[in-house]
Amino acid sequence: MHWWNKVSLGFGAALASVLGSGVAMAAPVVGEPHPWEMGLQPTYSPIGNEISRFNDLVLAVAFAISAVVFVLLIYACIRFRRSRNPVPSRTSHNTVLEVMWTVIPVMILVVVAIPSYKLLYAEDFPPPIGLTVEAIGHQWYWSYAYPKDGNFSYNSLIVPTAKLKPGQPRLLTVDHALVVPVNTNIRVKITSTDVLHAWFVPSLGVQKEAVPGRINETWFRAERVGTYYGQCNELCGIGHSRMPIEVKVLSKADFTRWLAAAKKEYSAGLERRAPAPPARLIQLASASE
Ligand SMILES: [Cu+2]
Repeated sequence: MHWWNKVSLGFGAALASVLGSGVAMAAPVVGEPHPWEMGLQPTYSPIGNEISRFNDLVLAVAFAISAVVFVLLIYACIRFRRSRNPVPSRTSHNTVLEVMWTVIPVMILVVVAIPSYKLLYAEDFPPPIGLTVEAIGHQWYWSYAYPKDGNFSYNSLIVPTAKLKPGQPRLLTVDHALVVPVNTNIRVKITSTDVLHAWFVPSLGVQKEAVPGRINETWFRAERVGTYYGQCNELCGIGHSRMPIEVKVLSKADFTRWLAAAKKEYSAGLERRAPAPPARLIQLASASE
């Protein structure tokens, strides 16, 4: 075989793998933690992406400050050591230096503050909402309600390790996930019936306290079909680690089908916001896994 055939074959294979990865890009994503993950989880929502970017910026600023301080320390240790500098200077004021070490940190804070406030604002003021859901924290599980689309609710309980199916992550899988459509602005109203909980899905860039007697609000737009895992993020008692969050993001057509089925399934069966039997929960919470 001539070398150019090999090259063209190699090129073809590379092209196919690029196209293949293009197809893989469209495959459902799984937003979950991985062993040895050093940074944030990959994000799949506009706010999540902004959080990642902001984290990178703050990390770069922190690294630059640490590097400057480290270099100055080394320089001072060498340049002003006793053998090199036997008679120390008794200078106590230096106007230029003092102005610099005030103004430079202020400028750094401004550089950090501007994107930070923009992000906080974006988290609080959602674009036009396509679907509103409620997430209600209980000791120790979540329940979800669709107040405007069918007015039904259901409980979302952890699947114990012994009952996991292959591919289901431990301590993250639930029996009934929150289901939402892709590329839709979802408003999440968050509250609690007992103690403080927090609804936290890192790959979607959402985290909000669930406070009894009060409704907090946040929003997200999942950019890809898939499954996104999160956890209660506020110490809430013995079962704190047993109330994971699973968000299933479906295509809009699949979501419409799911909604029709869910209205029938959940409206009749479960009482709105009814707590699950405590015995089962205590058993789940104290199971040593
Ligand atoms: Cu909790």
